[in-house]
Amino acid sequence: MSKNRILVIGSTGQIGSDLLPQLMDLYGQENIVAGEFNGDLPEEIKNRIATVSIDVTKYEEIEKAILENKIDIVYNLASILSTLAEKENKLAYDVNFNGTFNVFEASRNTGIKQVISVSSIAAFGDRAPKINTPNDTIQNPNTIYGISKVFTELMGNYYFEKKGLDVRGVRFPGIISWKVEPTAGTTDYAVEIFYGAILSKSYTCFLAPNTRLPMMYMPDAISALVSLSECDSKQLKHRVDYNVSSMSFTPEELADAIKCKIPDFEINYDIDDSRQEIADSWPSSLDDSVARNEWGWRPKYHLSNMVDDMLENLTNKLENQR
Ligand code: AKB
Repeated sequence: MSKNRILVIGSTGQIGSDLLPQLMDLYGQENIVAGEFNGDLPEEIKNRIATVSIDVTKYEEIEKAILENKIDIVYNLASILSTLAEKENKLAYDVNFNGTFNVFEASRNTGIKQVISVSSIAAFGDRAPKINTPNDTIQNPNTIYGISKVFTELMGNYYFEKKGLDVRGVRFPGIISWKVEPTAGTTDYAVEIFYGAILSKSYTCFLAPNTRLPMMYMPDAISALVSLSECDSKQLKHRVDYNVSSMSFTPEELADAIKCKIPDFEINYDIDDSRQEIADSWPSSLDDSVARNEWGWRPKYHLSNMVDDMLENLTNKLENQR
């Protein structure tokens, strides 16, 4: 049986950089196509798979990439994250709203079998319960990024119900990984802190010590996307709006966990009011029982095994870069 051909849009970002090699292993490198915007795909990936330049704000580029590469499944990871979106409203609108619409529309017009879209904890606001935020509850985000994620969820559901396009997606918490750093998100401190710990044994955090946010280690994030994609559509009662969660901690707790491995590590705080305001409007933990029940979501990582794995892999990466 021939395998599905998969296009990853936004393949050079934090999630895409880990997702691509995983998809290549699972489905064969000949079936994976990397959609890149800024052309900085690593050489070892570029030499092994097809690449195509895609600006999500341009419908024709998406349609052409799908048709020319005979694509069956599209992962759309292109997004301007929360902090940058507050500064660059127009850019965020173009990429997160128009780009998402273009991906859905091009996928429907070309007969794509499945679209995977990514939402976020940012789709909630301060009127949702903050602790164990339920899957289905009031959503009143007050950031451009959060509003664009509600748009993504609602449009994804719309394209499924009204246009028959199989759209699926999760609401990610802050994602922690060592390969590629996130750009301009509010949860980025949870990645930056590891660079600080390894390179200078210190880190100045832009969020307050007691700011509790849901987080996830990259291997679990990739497994969430792949298992949601692979599950039988009939199992799904929701579509593009699954809470997925694995751990929840504060900067102080993360620093303490790092100190267990690097005892002379020091954390300081220099709070960035605009990022603090965004973080304060988000859930501090998520109830992900709907994803667990509908498609068997189960994370593997918690705070301490994530810290061990991050320190080991990031140390190796930084040593190899010297
Ligand atoms: C961000 O901080 O903007 C993202 C997110 C939680 O969606 N990491």
